[in-house]
Amino acid sequence: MPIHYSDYKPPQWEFADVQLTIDLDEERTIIASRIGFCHKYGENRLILNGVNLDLLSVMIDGETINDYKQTDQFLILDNMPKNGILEIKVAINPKINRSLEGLYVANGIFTTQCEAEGFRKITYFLDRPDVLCRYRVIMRAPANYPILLSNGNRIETGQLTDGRNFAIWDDPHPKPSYLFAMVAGNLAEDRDYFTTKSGRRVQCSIWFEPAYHGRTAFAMRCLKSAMKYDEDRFNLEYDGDIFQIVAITDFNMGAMENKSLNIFNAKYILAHPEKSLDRDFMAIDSIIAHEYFHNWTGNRVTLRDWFQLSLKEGLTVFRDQEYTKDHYNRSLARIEDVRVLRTQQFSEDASNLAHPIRPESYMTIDNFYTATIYEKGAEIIGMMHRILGDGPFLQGFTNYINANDGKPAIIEDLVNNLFANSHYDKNHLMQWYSTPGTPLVTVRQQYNPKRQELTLIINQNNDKDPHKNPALIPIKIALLHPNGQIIPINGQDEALIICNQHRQKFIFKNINQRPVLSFNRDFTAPIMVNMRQSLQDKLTIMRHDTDHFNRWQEFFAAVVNIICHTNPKMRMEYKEIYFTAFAEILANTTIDNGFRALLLQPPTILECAEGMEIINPKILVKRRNQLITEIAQKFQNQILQNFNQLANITGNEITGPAINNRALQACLLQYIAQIPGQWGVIVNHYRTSPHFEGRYSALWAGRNNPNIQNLLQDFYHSIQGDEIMLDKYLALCSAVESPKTLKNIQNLIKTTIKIDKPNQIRALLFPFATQNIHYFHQPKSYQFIFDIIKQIDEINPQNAARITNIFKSFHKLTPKYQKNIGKHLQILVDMPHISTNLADIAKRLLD
Ligand code: HT7
Ligand code: ZN
Repeated sequence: MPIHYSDYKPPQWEFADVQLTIDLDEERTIIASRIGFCHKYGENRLILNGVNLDLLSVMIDGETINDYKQTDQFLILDNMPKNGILEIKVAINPKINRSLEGLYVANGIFTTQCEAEGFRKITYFLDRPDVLCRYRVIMRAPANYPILLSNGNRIETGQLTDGRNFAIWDDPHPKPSYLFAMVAGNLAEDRDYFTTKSGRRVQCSIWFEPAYHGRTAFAMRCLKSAMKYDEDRFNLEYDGDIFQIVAITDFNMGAMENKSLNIFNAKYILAHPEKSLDRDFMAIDSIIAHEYFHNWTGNRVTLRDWFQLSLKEGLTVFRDQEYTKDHYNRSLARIEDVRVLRTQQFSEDASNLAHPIRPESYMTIDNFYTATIYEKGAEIIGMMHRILGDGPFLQGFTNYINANDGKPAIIEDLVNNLFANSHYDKNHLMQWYSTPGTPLVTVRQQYNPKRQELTLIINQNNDKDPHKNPALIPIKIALLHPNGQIIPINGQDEALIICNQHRQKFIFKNINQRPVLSFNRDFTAPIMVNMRQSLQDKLTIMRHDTDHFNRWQEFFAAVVNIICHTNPKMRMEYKEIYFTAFAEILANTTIDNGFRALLLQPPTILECAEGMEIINPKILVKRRNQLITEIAQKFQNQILQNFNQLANITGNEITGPAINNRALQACLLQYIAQIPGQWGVIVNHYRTSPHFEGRYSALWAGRNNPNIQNLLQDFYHSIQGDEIMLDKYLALCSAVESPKTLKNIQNLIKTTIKIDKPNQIRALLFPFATQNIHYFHQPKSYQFIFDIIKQIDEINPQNAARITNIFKSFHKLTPKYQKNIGKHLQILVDMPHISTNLADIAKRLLD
């Protein structure tokens, strides 16, 4: 049964504090809870959530009671007193729990994952985000689990007379159950300290499996840098004595922000220049910041209900994006953020899985940890930031935190505070939260030389909005002279126009010549733009626009059009301007190498697909490969010359300039791999690079060359026993464009990986589905993938549902592919024991 937003009712009961006594055992863990409760309103019936729990006893105020009702999801207690102490004892089996939700044991470590509704797999409770209480946790575990961790402060630790270990933890901050966490195992610690701006010394600990010694230094630096940034930029200080992170290998998502005990997928903590890619370092930095930032946006100010998920996720992504921009390069980071938004979220919004940032209903909230909640949510906060300006935005944000500290909040609480002193209509802004779909903005330009006036006629339309209400869309524009100089608008370099109607006219006076329009600069609003512009104007933007985003966007649009445009004449015309601008960037060594890498990079398959109405995978791959080969041959001398120059300046450091140099090298290598007779460059780069980025980019660039197998074998032998490196190998194998790849993947599943490890299964399947679409889109691959999905659904429904998302754009494929995928989805839906998670995704895709 779906849960509806309109059905929300505040909790009838208050839980003031809870004590959990947990006797850890792999097969029979006993959890005894002791809850101080108080009735607030309504009938005196208490309904607690609980799933797969073996109920041992229930006591109220010390007396055992037996007149409770139990269903597969609830424990119902009638005739409850107004207040008192409720004690419940349950048993669970963490060893057979392979859903990686609730309490599970994997790789010899007990771990919890409670968001969103995992706490109910640990004990009976009011498992909802608007019930906050204080937790005291008593952990007892066999001797082979020496490290026992939970939220808050460690009060006591030691050994019991029976040889078991124990620890007592107390968390002074009231929290909802989804932020509870506990870990037990044989873990090593990297410890450091951070002094907050008010002078408190916070212990920072990173816990990891001892085999991974020597790989936590970068993560520790990132944590301390995030703590400092939150103080400097958002005026938020850490509120505890200890901040702990645990890195574990079997985890459903990237990381989890449990109060003062973050749990991370190990691949987002452990790093070493010889074993990690630059994008791994960047991801580690941003995910550590993201989880740390949740301490205020999510934990101290929490959610009233799960429909508000974007209140913590969108806002925290906005905060981590700001962190990345301020630590690396603002415009390059912005371009990367928009690339993610457009490939992940725009495609979601165009699909049957489209939903508003605040959905109206859900079958299971697990399926709403989506690009719309995260990325579009962040984009709307960013849009509000651009409208308000940094100062007023920060003031509103601070007011929001102060007004809601220690409370559950809703999205309006944030928006009302942000716009408290602004003339903008906040109700109109709220429409972004309730409407699915990406607005399409159509721009027409009229220049009147006599009157020296430029008129913009702007229309907006959103196919997915059932009410067809216009959105409030801010758009930054600038006007350029054909030589690139800015033509001021009212004395300013840029203007911000606000579109809030279906059709609007904007007139700009004193424009003494026909200008080149730079529109939606810095991607002011998350919209699609349809604007007629001459190729010459486009070339002006590619050459001169001072807005890095728009300059890159014009390159990107040109190259996507060469590959995807349905009209061959247009494909040729775009090629002409693209090749002209491409040559200039190759020759221009004064531009930042990171930016050059972005401008010279071919678009990914997903980026090409995003721009197409109908996708024929075989034609798309062919055209993209042909273009890369054509560029490689046409510009081979300049490409090799640039590459050779970079070889001398690229070291091993994790700094912005070094990362940018390596990005350009990796970009050029993709072309070099297509130049006849240059295979030696690939082999040499693989063998001699001091950094893993270089070695891996050689393998990636050369993956479709018949000689790659020797290098892949060499790589495989060099990584024995390292699970994180194994994922890199799996991704490479599955991206090789060869008729043998499917067999190879099937073989790896049989011999090398475990399907209950989400990292491994995703490392193998996602590159196959997203990058190797020629071989992915064939009947035998579909058969294989859907068989795997069925197997995973029996183990880990969340993961099965997430893998099925790879078909989200299947409605854009040519009919024979659509039909085949539709048939497989229907088979899933008809399965008698399909999980709610998988059924929900499969049914919505078929809708
Ligand atoms: N808030 C965290 C979400 C998360 C999660 C959700 C469902 C199932 C498993 C999960 N693990 C972590 C992550 C974050 O956005 O910070
Ligand atoms: Zn988050």
